[in-house]
Amino acid sequence: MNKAICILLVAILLSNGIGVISTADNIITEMKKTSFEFSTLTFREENQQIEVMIEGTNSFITQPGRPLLPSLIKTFTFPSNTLVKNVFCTPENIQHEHVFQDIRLAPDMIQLNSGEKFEPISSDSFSIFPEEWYDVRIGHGLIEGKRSVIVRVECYPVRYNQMEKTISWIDEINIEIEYESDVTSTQSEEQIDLLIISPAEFADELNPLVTHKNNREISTKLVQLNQIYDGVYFSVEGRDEPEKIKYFIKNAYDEWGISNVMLVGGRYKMPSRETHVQVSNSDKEIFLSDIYYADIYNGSLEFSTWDTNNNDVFAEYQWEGNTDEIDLYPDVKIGRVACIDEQQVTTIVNKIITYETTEAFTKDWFSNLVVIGADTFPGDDKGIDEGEFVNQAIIDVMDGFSTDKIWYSNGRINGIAPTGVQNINNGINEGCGFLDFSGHGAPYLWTTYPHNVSRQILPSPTGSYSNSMISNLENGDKLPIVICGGCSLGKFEANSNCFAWSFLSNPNGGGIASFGATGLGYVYIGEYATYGLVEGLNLRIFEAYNNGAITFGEMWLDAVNDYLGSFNLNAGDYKTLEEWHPFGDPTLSIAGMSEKPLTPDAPSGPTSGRIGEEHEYTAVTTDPEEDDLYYFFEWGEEDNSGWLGPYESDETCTGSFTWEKRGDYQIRVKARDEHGSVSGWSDYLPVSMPQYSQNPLFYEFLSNHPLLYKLFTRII
Ligand SMILES: [Ca+2]
Ligand SMILES: [Ca+2]
Ligand SMILES: [Ca+2]
Ligand SMILES: [Ca+2]
Repeated sequence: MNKAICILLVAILLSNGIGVISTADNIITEMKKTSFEFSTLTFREENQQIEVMIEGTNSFITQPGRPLLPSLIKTFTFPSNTLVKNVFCTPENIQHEHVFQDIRLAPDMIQLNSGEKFEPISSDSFSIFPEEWYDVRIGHGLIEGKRSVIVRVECYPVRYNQMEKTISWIDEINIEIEYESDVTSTQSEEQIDLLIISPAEFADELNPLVTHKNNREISTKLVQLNQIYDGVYFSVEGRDEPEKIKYFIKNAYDEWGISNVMLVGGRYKMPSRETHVQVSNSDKEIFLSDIYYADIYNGSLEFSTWDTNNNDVFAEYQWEGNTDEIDLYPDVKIGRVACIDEQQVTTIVNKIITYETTEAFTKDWFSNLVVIGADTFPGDDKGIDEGEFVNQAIIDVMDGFSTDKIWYSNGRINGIAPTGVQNINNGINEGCGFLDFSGHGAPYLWTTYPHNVSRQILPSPTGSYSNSMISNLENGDKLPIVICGGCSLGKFEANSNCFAWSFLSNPNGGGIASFGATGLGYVYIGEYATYGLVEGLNLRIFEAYNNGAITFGEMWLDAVNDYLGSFNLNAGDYKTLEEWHPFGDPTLSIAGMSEKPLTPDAPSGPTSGRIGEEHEYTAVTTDPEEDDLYYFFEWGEEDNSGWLGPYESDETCTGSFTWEKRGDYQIRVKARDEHGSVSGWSDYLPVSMPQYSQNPLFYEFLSNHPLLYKLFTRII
């Protein structure tokens, strides 16, 4: 795909008005009017197919087997007590144009496990696509910390008539949202921030966590499952255990004002909801979704049962022809610690308490990022190594992090000494704030392919990274948040120490929190790898951190909200969002409130010199709050200064290094404040440790005598 069209184009806001229509006692009916303009329809030809683009859009329609057409997704939020009555969308100035070639289809959606292409369930023919100019969904969720009613409008300014080979397009769409606000209704005062739900047997092990959270001014309440079923706090509603728990969460949301829920217990200790997304004829997998417990309300301000057709089959999507209406917008942040026994509860409680009391995010190791990937799908058209491609997209988001790339292209995932497994262990044991796996999985292992080789043999020497390796990690308190990219790595029902959970259950190290799929995953391949589905959501998790999420739960919630606001939704998107489980404490503190230091200029110092001699470089920057600063110089690809400091804001830091090998080096610097906030990387300063002598007269002499120069460079 042409890179330019991936850039989100800002739609032109022509007008934005709110008018009061009528008032009846405490109910006010209002109208919000907005319009968006589209212009400059263009066609790009590739391989005898055309791709249609139009300015003013920010996404694409990604329905398998259907044309890839541009779309504009807009999300409007209203206070939680708003009732949306009507949404009117009016396309303006419809025009038609004949096209002489086929329109390129949406990228293939590939099942990670089998590598199989999605086969559309419905028949392959269509007359006009899409059928309408727009799609409107109304939901209820938690947006930027506020309980909100959400109107999600997806506009399709270009439609394709396959029979007549014409496209129709509009240059404007008007959106009018009619809604009622109940000005007298009030939200409950927030009393409890974190609700912990656990079986009775884990309660005493959890008490230290409750005390710790309350001491940190995160008001926390532990409720046991039997108290929910016995109606100790609220009257009991619900047809089965998961629904009783969900009603309890709804009541706690209404009465106690909770915004975080932590579920304690694995498959047999803490009930889970089975969901039914039929992605294709070959994928009728039933998988678990804790998002069920987080998505409490729908856009009509009603309890969201996830079974709107009342057939006791939950979360159906094209399941034997049935679909339950689900808004998917979480109303609380959620996380599960899938403990199978008291020992595991004590382990995770101790890890969370230590992580937070030591403020892990202020430590030197935290700004390390370890990424692991290779060629997820050998044989795509452009020979892209999707794992490395996704890893790189994450590195680009995590500006300021020092990266350890365990890749095929740099020989580190397939090495002999050290092996790929050793490189992964070393990367984790040295300490990193985040760890990203991008490839394939099963509940007990992660694996991937070498470039264009269709045998899963990485990492070397075992061909996989397994749960038992994770259980043996000894990284102590240097605990990463782990993103497990691949199928079924979070399938805790199949393996009570599944890959994603085994990072948390390790008492001597491992990880502090993780994300992983409870079922088969879907991705786009090649250059589309980050354009939605599993890897698209992963990338958004990192973006959420970079955009200021300060808890683990916010990382997940912001990523889900961003995903819903960015992508056209097909069965694969539903499955991705429902299966992508956060494992850990949703209130886990992962960043301070501090503003990061300004990005420093490139280091200053000599741009050439001799090997074996020490060279000095300086850097300086400003912290907006005048916090003390630490500096980190990268002396090329392999060496760095470690963190130097503390220095006062605006005080110059000097770092020095002695290169031992001749060559050209790119050096750069970043700064971190005392609260752990890291600046972006500076620009590079190129430094040359040249082949020839540094005596300028000698160099001038040589450059005037090319033959001698050649001879000289050959000698040294
Ligand atoms: Ca149903
Ligand atoms: Ca919702
Ligand atoms: Ca590939
Ligand atoms: Ca600061």
